[in-house]
Amino acid sequence: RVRLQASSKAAGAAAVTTSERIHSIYDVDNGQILGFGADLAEDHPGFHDPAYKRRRAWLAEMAKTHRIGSPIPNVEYSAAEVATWDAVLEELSGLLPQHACREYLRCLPLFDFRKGKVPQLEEMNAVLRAATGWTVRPVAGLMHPRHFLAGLAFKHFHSTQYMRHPSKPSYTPEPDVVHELIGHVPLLADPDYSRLVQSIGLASLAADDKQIWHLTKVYWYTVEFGVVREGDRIKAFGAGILSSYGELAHMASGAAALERLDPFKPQPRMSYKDGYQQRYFVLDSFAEGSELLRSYAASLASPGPVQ
Ligand code: TIH
Ligand code: FE2
Repeated sequence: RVRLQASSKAAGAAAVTTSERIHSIYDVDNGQILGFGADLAEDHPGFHDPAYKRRRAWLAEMAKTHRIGSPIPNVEYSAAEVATWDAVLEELSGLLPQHACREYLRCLPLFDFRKGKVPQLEEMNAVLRAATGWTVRPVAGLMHPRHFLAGLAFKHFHSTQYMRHPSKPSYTPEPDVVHELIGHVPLLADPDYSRLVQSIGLASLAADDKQIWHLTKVYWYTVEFGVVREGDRIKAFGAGILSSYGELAHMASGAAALERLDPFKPQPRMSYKDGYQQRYFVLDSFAEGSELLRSYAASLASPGPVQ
């Protein structure tokens, strides 16, 4: 088993070199977290909430100790966490039928999303395994992009399990369990979408550090914030839109600019701190987007072979 070389930077973050290739999911190390773990920033709504911080630390620890192939331990969500889940679900169920893309709405009933219970990752896996072969696995926070993207190549999606802070349910700048389960998971059961996401992952295996950064942006403007044309309407497929009723209403209002995605062109800067997107990138369809991304992946495939 080839280990990735990681050297520590000032922030304690791992610098992953490109001299060693990721050959399988076992080379994807989820131990290194760049952010959104248990150490909340001063401007985080939970910064002055010690119980919330303890909860985050506990879940981060659980995720760090999970090993590939082991069952994922169930998380017992508290009454307060379930109340947040319920509140977000209530708001989203008023918006998703009009504004989510048809593939998302087709996949949604495969999953047992209802009030009163936050679903467990293993329940999601039972559906995904049969539908498209994807696996979700716990992660403590934001991974190094090379590791996160490589996971996609092997149909592994790394998922946080903590709940957003109850003081701001409409939008959170960090991924949380609502974002992962409601935003990402349903579409992973769609074959065209599955290919689109995996092709970003496959491209990353052959990418140098500069190309990894480019691919992270392509991922951001598709998987996180992509929209797709349906007749003369624009529908959401990006998980960051689907999981936030604030962002969904913003998209539906038409306030943001729309642009065609071109993965070969430099992508605009992205940040977790920008709030709602001021511009969304449009695909004509998942099939078209998948083709486009695969041709981009092929353009990266030298000098080494893409597994
Ligand atoms: N803003 C999203 C939400 O509130 O559900 C979460 C994230 C999307 C992209 C990165 S974090
Ligand atoms: Fe996400």
